[in-house]
Amino acid sequence: MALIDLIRKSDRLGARKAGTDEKYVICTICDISCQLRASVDENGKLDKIRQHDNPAFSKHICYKGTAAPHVHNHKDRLRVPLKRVGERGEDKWEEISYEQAMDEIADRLSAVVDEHGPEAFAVSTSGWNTQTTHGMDRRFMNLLGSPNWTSGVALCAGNTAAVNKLTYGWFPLGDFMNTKCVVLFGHNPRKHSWSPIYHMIEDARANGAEVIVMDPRVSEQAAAADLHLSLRAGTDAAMCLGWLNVIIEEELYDKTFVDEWTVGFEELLKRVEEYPLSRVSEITGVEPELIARAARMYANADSAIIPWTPITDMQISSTSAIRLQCILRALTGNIDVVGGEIFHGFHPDYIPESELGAHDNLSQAQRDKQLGSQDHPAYTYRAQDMLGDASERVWGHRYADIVMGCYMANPSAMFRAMATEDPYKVKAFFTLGNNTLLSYPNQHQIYAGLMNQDLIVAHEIFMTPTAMLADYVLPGDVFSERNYVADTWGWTGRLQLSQKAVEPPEQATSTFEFWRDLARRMGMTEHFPWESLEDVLDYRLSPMGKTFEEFGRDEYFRFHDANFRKYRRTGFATPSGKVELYSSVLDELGFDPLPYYREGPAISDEYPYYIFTGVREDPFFQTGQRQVEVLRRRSPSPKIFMHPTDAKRDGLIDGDWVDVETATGSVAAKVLVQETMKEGHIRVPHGWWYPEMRYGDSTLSGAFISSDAVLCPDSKEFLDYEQGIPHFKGFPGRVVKRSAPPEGLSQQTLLG
Ligand SMILES: Nc1nc2c(c(=O)[nH]1)N[C@H]1C(S)=C(S)[C@@H](COP(=O)(O)OP(=O)(O)OC[C@H]3O[C@@H](n4cnc5c(=O)[nH]c(N)nc54)[C@H](O)[C@@H]3O)O[C@H]1N2
Ligand SMILES: Nc1nc2c(c(=O)[nH]1)N[C@H]1C(S)=C(S)[C@@H](COP(=O)(O)OP(=O)(O)OC[C@H]3O[C@@H](n4cnc5c(=O)[nH]c(N)nc54)[C@H](O)[C@@H]3O)O[C@H]1N2
Ligand code: SF4
Ligand SMILES: [Mo]
Repeated sequence: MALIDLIRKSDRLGARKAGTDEKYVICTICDISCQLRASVDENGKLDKIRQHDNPAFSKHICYKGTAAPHVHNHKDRLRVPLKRVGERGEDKWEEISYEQAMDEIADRLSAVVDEHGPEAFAVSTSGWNTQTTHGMDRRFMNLLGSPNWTSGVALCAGNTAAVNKLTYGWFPLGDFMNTKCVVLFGHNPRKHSWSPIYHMIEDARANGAEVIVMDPRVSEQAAAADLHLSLRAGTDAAMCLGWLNVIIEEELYDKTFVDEWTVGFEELLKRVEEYPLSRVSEITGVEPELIARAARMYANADSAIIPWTPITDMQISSTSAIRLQCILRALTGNIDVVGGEIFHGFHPDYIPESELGAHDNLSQAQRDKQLGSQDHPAYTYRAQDMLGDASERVWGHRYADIVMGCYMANPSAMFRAMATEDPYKVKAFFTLGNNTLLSYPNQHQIYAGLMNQDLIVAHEIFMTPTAMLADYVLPGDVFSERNYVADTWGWTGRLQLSQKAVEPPEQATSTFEFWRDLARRMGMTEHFPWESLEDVLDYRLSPMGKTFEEFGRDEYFRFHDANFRKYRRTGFATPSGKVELYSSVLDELGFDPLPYYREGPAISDEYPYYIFTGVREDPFFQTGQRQVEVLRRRSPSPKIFMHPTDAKRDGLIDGDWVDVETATGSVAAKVLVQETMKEGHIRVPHGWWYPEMRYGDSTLSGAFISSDAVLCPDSKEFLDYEQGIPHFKGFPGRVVKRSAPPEGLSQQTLLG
């Protein structure tokens, strides 16, 4: 059954069901876009967030979503623009008007661009939470001439999208509703972690799908799986090569599809032969028989999906691992078929951000300056431009900037340039809806880069450690305070309504208004003709022939009915028009055109553990929400996971405070001893800082005490070659007992 049928079953598509006193909103507490309902109290404040009224969506909600009123009405929400008066990072501010802030920002940015060129201006953003940017950041930068835009999606989905495109020209989405097999590479959705994906996996199981999980730990998904392969962290690419070995040797692949629609099968065959199961078993630590069983289960299933997983976004062999997942999908004939991976393409009724971003305006000379594109081009203009003709032919758009992630600067190269001025000076940095300091590897370098700026602007809803380093902090609106139509950044073939329920506080603005107002001050008025967010939405909805108001009156969800096997008409959006098992783009760029496994830096007596970051925490999204009491109570402090044998050897018990140390840095956390953890592995949580320490002894609200970014290196030997993304899954480290919690750390302030 298709999702659309399920929705129709319980609701005539588009018929509004939310009461007149309720609005449909898309939750942006996390990035999975649940559509929920918002109600307002008698004082005009956001009162409640409830689940959808259509049973097809009503399970898609978690306790972070229902806690949204606690976030949106939080006493610490930023309400007025702030201008730095103390030293950078001293956290001393003067309140100023929005107009004054924008005038000064425009003047100071112009001065940087005049002195150093437009490439001296860099931006880091997130995009899912600010929603209303509508590609205006790229538009502004491309018109100005700066290629140096990056985002958290460089480590999450965006980079996977770019690598998928190299192989078959699009980033497909698994058909959970109809599939008979789900393969999770470490991916561990739960009721309160990406709730919709969790429920889609549950529904697939109920429909008879088998589930295979590759995870060092016995995660929640692993515990419920039909097969669990407890591989060593960071070895997913080798695992895929092992699967291919079995699938090819036992002729479990779709020969017709391979003959007609792929290039490079013979070359792939030779590469795969280099990875016999004995070698793969040695690398991954999983028994050969189990690897073979899993490969057979996957290949023999009537249909199967390998949903996108953030785990292979962040490994030293990331490009190969992602390409191998694409190759497995292709060889088993699961491409653009019912129950397989669907190539939705752009929604025909909505103008995509890929077009609004005005990428054509950026000259070749400026593209060439995109930071990181020389060493690690895979998701930069340099590699992705090579797909432009094919993309136009197949998708009707030269730029397929799926999940915002296909034309980015490399973050590590960007922060290095900001810190060292090599290869050139970067002197103005804007961060919007992104806690930059904690959100990439090597926090020390990010800090040095930020401290070396002439101008920093943060657009935020709370005073984060990153915002504390800014010259201007502008208050942002939140999802209950703005109108929007979500197209999941051109990925999922669906349009979802999000309606303004309440007014934003005092001088808070959307990121759209921010870019428009800056552009108009910097001589780009004609390119930013929209007076309001609703104007932009009307423009984007124009192919549908409806205004935002009309769409919002009639519908809350519009699906793009998927046609299957579209490639038979158009070919794939790659240079060859086929699935490139042998990548012509990587070849031309001087990289290995075939996938391979690369071993990460080795553990040693000094650093005996494989550390991985992640295992997201239910109460928080990434670096957020530590100031929200109802959520913080659920997890007051950061915890590392250790296997009992390791804990015993190190003389540690539950609740001990420890330092986790790597060659790059050291962070403090509590120990949680878990049978389910894999021996020799340590889990470090992402995103910890202490909003309650803002006015205490610690600088930047304790941003260096427990943040994983302090630990994660980004020197060459820790970076994936093609994309230059860091190895977050299995870098060497050690654990040392502390005699006391870190100084100044007190939960009393927050939790009373
Ligand atoms: N070191 C390290 N880095 C990582 C990861 C990791 O595990 N370790 N994980 C990576 C992954 S998977 C991802 S998805 C990214 C996520 O990176 P981000 O998307 O940057 O995620 P957050 O840490 O939640 O930071 C979002 C910031 O936006 C603010 N915000 C929330 N809503 C709004 C809004 O409506 N308007 C504005 N203006 N601001 C808002 C929040 O207060 C918060 O400070 O990080 C990546 N980076
Ligand atoms: N509540 C909540 N939910 C969230 C988020 C959040 O911050 N809070 N963040 C959202 C975001 S942006 C993302 S990207 C996702 C991430 O969510 P997931 O994709 O579920 O990733 P993690 O929770 O980091 O880790 C999942 C599993 O990967 C395993 N693992 C670690 N290293 C490896 C490895 O090298 N190989 C394999 N195969 N497995 C490994 C871990 O043991 C863990 O069980 O979560 C999303 N959901
Ligand atoms: S999973 Fe939770 S936090 Fe994420 S969008 Fe849905 S309700 Fe919001
Ligand atoms: Mo993510």
